[in-house]
Amino acid sequence: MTRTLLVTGGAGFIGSNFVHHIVRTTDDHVIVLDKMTYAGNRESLADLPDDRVELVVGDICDEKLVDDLVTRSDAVVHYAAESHNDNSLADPGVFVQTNIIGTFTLLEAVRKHGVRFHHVSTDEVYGDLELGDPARFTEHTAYLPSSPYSSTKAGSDHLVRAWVRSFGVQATLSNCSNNYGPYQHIEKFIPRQITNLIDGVRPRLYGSGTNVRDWIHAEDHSSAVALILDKGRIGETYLIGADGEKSNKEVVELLLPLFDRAADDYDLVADRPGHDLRYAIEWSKLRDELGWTPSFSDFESGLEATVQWYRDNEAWWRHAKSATEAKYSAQGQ
Ligand code: NAD
Ligand code: TDX
Repeated sequence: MTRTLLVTGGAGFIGSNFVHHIVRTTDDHVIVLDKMTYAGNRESLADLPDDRVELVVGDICDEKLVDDLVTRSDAVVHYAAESHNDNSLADPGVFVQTNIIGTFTLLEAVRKHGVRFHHVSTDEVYGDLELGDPARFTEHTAYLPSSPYSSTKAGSDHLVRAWVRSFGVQATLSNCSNNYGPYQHIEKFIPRQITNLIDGVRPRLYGSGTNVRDWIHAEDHSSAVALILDKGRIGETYLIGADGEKSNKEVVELLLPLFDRAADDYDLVADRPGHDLRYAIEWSKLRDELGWTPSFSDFESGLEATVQWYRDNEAWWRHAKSATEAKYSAQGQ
């Protein structure tokens, strides 16, 4: 049966990848609710059919709008957030507003109308792991967020679980590792370095460059969320990952040769305050319970395809480049 999905933040990086995935793999209709902050981009949805995807520009904190849209929907998939750690250090207030109050507003609407809800969250709610430690995050790891961003995501996760337990809201949650792929804002690590290299600028690594992130392609994140929405058990949390651990230095060393530059042609710059050392995801619950596996198992070829996407789609990112770099320069990064 054809469903109508309300996808919040669907004009952002991962939300737009999910909307593409849904249009390609189902007959569902999608309503995107997006405030079109600096991180939203209409062009990320431009090649999708108008009769399948409707863009509503608005705020997830707008109670009336959210209520109206939820009554038109069979399920809500909640991506909208302020998502960048560095921004959360400079201006935390909007993170509390969107990530906590926005999630609360959505939860109240789905509670009132009995609509299925999937909450998209991050592995950063668990804090960080030591470098070189074999440990990974699991669904049972204690919450210990480090930044204003991750603490507001942690708060939103707690709200969802409380609304399930206290009010019987039909919700699932997922916590995913670092995503890469097309349509990612150029403030984020991989597209920042790619677009710097396109401009002939050396990549910039925070601190010593040894911090580790666990990379997953956004398409794999999307297929996992779609499966959890269909088959996940209500009230459950699923960790999403793809065994993609790499230090930031290793990522840059893979990127540089793609631009015919020496693998050590980068700069070390000021570290991020409170910079999490390492993330790593144990995703066996998702595999064993729902049969999910990632399809982008080779990070290097996924990265090469991503470089090609930024080369081919300069019009998508160029307008944001100078303002993004000005912000980093002011921080010494
Ligand atoms: P993004 O910043 O690229 O996109 C966020 C989108 O939300 C933008 O389109 C923005 O306009 C919209 N938005 C922001 N505030 C809003 C509001 N008040 N009302 C309506 N729309 C609003 O972020 P992303 O990287 O695509 O992340 C999406 C979600 O996935 C977030 O919840 C994030 O916590 C989670 N997540 C991200 C990653 C990652 O690696 N980027 C990993 C795990 C989880
Ligand atoms: O120029 C840079 N140089 C650098 O060394 C930038 C922008 C980042 N970094 C480092 C910081 C991190 O160790 O690269 C790593 C990745 O940085 P980000 O892209 O800012 O991602 P991160 O802070 O790990 O958070 C991301 O993954 C989890 C997303 O932005 C979050 O939304 C998600 O929850």
